[in-house]
Amino acid sequence: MSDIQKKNAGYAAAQYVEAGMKVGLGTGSTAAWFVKALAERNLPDLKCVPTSERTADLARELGLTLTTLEDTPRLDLTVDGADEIGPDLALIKGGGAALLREKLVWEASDRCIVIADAAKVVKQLGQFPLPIEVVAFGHKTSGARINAVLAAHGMGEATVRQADRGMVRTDGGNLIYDADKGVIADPVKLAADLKAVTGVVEHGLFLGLADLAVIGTDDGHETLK
Ligand code: ABF
Repeated sequence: MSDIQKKNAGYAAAQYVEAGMKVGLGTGSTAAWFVKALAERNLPDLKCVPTSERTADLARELGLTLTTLEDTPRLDLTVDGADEIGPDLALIKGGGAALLREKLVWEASDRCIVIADAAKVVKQLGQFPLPIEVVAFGHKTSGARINAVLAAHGMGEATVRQADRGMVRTDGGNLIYDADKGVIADPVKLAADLKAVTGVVEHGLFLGLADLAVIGTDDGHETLK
């Protein structure tokens, strides 16, 4: 993980924003650099939809004008981080437990740019444990059904994400199950099979959603399409 690479990616991505745009603000440390760089540009008439409470707090603190998807259902551009960037810009996201709001904002955007340090670019998805958002009610049963799907895809079992104060809760009050890392041979089918499990709200496979990747380097950035 390289913070200078994350900063370079975030600042480069901020240059894609124009005055008056409706912008989705991602979550994570790379996205935080983007939010900081965007605020420094001091562009007029921006309206921003944050993908998490912590991004909302940061954006407010930096003076960005916030709105909601309810009031602003279509966005011009979203810029967000990722945990893995695979071929065709297939992504694993959700390490920051914000994947549901992130995916809703991405799907509301005309253009999506993913930003990351170079280590996030991989040849095949799966080295990062795939996050799966699950409603708390009956989650152990949902977890068992998730594990049956993962086993059918040759992957290891998922476990509920824990923090110091017990199970991690998303901004929406749900739980996160993290699938044991393992090569994801068929992301499209895995995505469909997971969504078919009652109790699964969303998963961290972002397929066909990223239009451009801005990858930070030690002295600048590169772009991937
Ligand atoms: C967020 O960015 C999450 O989806 C993803 O887990 C995270 C990556 O965090 P970082 O930029 O701190 O590496 O959008």
